[in-house]
Parts: sequence; C-alpha cells; structure tokens
Amino acid sequence: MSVSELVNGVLSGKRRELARLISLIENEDPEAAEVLSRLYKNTGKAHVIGITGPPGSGKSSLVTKLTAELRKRNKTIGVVCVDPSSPFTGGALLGDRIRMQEHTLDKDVYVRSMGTRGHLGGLARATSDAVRAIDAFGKDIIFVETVGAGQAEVEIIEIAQTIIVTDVPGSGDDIQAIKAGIMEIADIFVVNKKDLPGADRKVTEINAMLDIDPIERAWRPPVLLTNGRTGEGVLEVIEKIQAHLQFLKESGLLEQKGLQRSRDELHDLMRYKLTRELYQKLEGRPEYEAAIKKIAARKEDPYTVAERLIAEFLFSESR
Ligand SMILES: Nc1nc2c(ncn2[C@@H]2O[C@H](COP(=O)(O)OP(=O)(O)OP(=O)(O)O)[C@@H](O)[C@H]2O)c(=O)[nH]1
Ligand SMILES: [Mg+2]
Repeated sequence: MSVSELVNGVLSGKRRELARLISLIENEDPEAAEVLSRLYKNTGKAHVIGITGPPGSGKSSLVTKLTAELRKRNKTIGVVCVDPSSPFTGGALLGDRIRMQEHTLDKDVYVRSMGTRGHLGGLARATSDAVRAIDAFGKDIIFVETVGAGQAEVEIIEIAQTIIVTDVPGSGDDIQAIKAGIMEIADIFVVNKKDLPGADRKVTEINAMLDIDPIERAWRPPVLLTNGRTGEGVLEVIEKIQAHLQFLKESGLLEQKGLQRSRDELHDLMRYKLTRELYQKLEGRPEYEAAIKKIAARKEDPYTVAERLIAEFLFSESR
C-alpha cells in the first residue's frame, strides 16, 4: 500500500488500512511517519482515556462494559491495550487480555493490542502514534489500557486527557497497590470487584488519602465502586468521565494540556533528529575519532569539544 492509499484509507474508515498503519508504526517503518504527518490535521478530536491499575484488577472488563454503554449512546470507540511484558502484537492477545469479544463484530469499535516487539523508539512512542492513527480514523473515544507496573502508566499522562486508576478490595491494608506516582495522575479512581469483601473500606482508604494529599487540586478525583462482570457502577464512571472532560474545557486545562503536549512532542522529535544527524555527520570521521582519543588521553576535555563540535555542526553549510 502506498502512503496515499493508507492516508485515504484511514480517513475513509477502512479498518484494513488502519491495521496496516499501526503495523508500520510498530515496526518503526519510515513510511509510518509520512502517513502520520499527513493525517495530523485530522487528529485531536478523540477523547483519550487512560486506564491503569494492577494486573487483573478488571481494566479490560471495565473497558468492555464502558464500551457497551457508550455504544448505546452512538459513540464510536477505539481501544489500545499496552502490554509491556508481552512480545506479541497485532491483536494476538485479544482473546486473553482484552475481554472485548462481544464487540469484535461491531465496526464502530476498533481494538488493538501493543507489545514490546521492536520499538527502538519505545513502546510509548508507538502507543502514542497508534492512538493518533485511531483518532484520525474517527473514533470518538479511545481507551488506552496499561498495566500499572512501571513506566507505562506515567507515560499515558502524555496522551490521555482523562486517567482512570483501578484497584481492587483487599490488596493490602495500606494502599500498596496504588503507588505514590499513580495516585497523582488519577482523575477518577475505580475500586472494582465491589462484590468482594473490603470494597467499601478500600473506597474509604483512598478518600482518606486524597483528603490528606498536600497537592492543591481544582478537580478532586471521585472514588467509584464497580463490578466489572455485571457492569454495576459503570454509568457513574461514564458520568464522571464526561464531567472531567467538561472541567478540562471550562478550566482551560484542555487547551493547556494540548499546548504542553505539542511542546514536548516537538522537543522530542527535534532532539531525536538532531542527535541522529549529528552522529551521521560525525561518526567515523577522522577528526571525531582523534578528538575522542585526545579526551581519553586528557589532552582535551569533553566539555570544550562538545561545544566546538555542536557549534561546527550548527553553522556548517554542508548540512
Ligand atoms: N469478582 C469479580 N471479578 C471480576 C470483576 N471484574 C473483573 N473480574 C474478573 O477479574 C479477572 C481479571 O479481569 P480483567 O478485566 O482481565 O483485568 P485486567 O485488569 O484487564 O487484567 P490484565 O490486563 O491482565 O492486567 C477476570 O477473571 C474477570 O472476570 C468484578 O467486579 N468482580
Ligand atoms: Mg486487561
């Protein structure tokens, strides 16, 4: 498929083209960047919702129930399941980790899982590009599910406007399952498995933690109870998701987040490109190798050499 075919295919809602584009993104094919660059103006419309929490806390079950409810309201849905522990991609995990079977025949729901295969530029980069592709594809709401077990949950903060943190009853007397970092990024807490003993106590504990939290918050994260199997409590989650989006719009934070993200992204891309160009120009050149030897022999210092090489690079005409 050519770049134009992919661009037109994605914009006209063809799933095969979208799947192909996400595979290119996963493989870090340069063509993906070309397609994304042409799709960019058609993105930024979806409400991206991150959902993170301990393994097995019911994230996928909740996403399934939320999707069912949102479909009744004619919202179109994308789901990206990020699994940093898995080398599988392209939906290989669907049956198991994403409990979305009931939606797989619905053309207005697009589900994709992302594993760690490839991704020199990082899983976060690939995830963010995949979400962008689904956004251009026209989905109204995109859920990004990540296991709350490391770096990934902090990175969804860059792509999601609303973040749901899940937990379950009885995961320790203190709130161990919810680590300090994750606490701060939550816009909505969901204590899932309300049918298990200790659910109310968990809600009380999280609320107590929020009450003593020294951070001044314009939005106080609500703490909700759900059952991921029956769908109990899911309507309240949707209400809070909508209320949070409304809050972001009215407070000007939505615009602010968008600006911050554009700034970060431009910064990252420039740094990546500059570094790559710089190395391509210098690596293997005799004067570069000589400078390295001099630094090692303490005849020159790396601070001065770095400044000189960068200045030469920036002002050279041969670039
Ligand atoms: N008792 C009970 N079980 C639930 C509830 N919600 C989900 N489960 C079960 O918990 C298990 C894990 O659910 P998932 O939705 O796969 O959880 P997850 O957080 O997506 O799991 P990972 O993606 O593997 O981290 C499944 O067996 C679900 O049926 C609930 O409210 N109560
Ligand atoms: Mg899951």
